[in-house]
Amino acid sequence: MEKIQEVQQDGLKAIEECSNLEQLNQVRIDYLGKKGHVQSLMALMKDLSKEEKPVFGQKVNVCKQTLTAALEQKQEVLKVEALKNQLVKEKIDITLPGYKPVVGTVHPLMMIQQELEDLFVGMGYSVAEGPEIELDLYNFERANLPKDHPARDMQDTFYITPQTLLRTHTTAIQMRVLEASKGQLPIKLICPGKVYRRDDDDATHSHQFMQMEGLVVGENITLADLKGTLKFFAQKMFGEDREIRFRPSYFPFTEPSVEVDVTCHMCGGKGCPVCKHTGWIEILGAGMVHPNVLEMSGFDSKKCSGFAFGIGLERVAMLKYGIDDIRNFYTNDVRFLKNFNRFD
Ligand code: FA5
Ligand code: MG
Repeated sequence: MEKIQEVQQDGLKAIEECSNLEQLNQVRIDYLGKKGHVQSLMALMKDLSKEEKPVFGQKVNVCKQTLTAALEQKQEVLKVEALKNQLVKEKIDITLPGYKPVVGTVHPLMMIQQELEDLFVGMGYSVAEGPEIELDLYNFERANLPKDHPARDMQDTFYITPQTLLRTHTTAIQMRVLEASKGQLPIKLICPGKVYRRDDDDATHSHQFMQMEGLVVGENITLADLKGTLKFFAQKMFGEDREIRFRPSYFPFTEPSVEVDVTCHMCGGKGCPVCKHTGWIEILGAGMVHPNVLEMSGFDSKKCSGFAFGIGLERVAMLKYGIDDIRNFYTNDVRFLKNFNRFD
């Protein structure tokens, strides 16, 4: 009986001293396991008399139940403690500054393109596109520039084959649209896109750049309509305080032809290296569609007339954002591109 008492007391003490669930489990094995202390008490039974056996057995059972109950109770306590410890360990400091995800930006040229599209769509224009690898037919011949025409030198061209080339202007899209219209009027659209020329790169020239062509063909379209449209465009894009001027010019596909300049954004018109000391930066070419062009595309030039213009998008972006070198658009320096991040 003393032995039972001893096992029970030692067991209760061992349970009490446990400070974590692993220790408690070890105590359970030591006392209640197959080779544990309680089981070894049972082994003592064989030396007892018939009358003593049931009494002894009962006492061992009580001891076993006491220890089991104590173990369960302790287990509950330790479980709660373990959870508490875990919560403390895994505590999140919500006041720590987080990591800002890097968000891509819309390229400034794309922003200009979208802005211009909105502007012209608002005036009733639709948007057309065409291939960058173009046929000589649409880039030159239909634009009133037959082979060996001296004005072909105005746009130094990347030829792929004698008949195919990288388009030198979005006027090529115009020619495709005119042909596809099969003489149907009116036509009123803009054609944005990349164009390529063997130009030497400098602050305002690139061998690859973007243009947006505008084309309106209908009855009684005049130079006054062109002027009004371009003035509206220039004031919307650059503000009322920027001066624009029309300069007589020459394009084989328009007659008369003009070039439109805007006062330089760097010097305000006084003259600086960016504007080559003229105070002006050329942003577009324009004119009244040449009758030959209309006729070649199947329109009766006596019944209809039209105007067209070709805007250089880099020039527009440079003027609008005060960018002094066109090469910034193509070197993809993120420090430059980040200036146009709408989310910062
Ligand atoms: C043309 O390309 C004509 N197709 C424009 C046109 C369309 C005239 C319809 C009449 C009717 P030009 O070569 O001048 O014209 O180019 C038009 C505009 O593109 C220029 O005003 C300028 O803003 C831009 N541009 C021309 N060359 C470059 C270049 N190398 N780098 C950047 N922009 C350029
Ligand atoms: Mg020019």
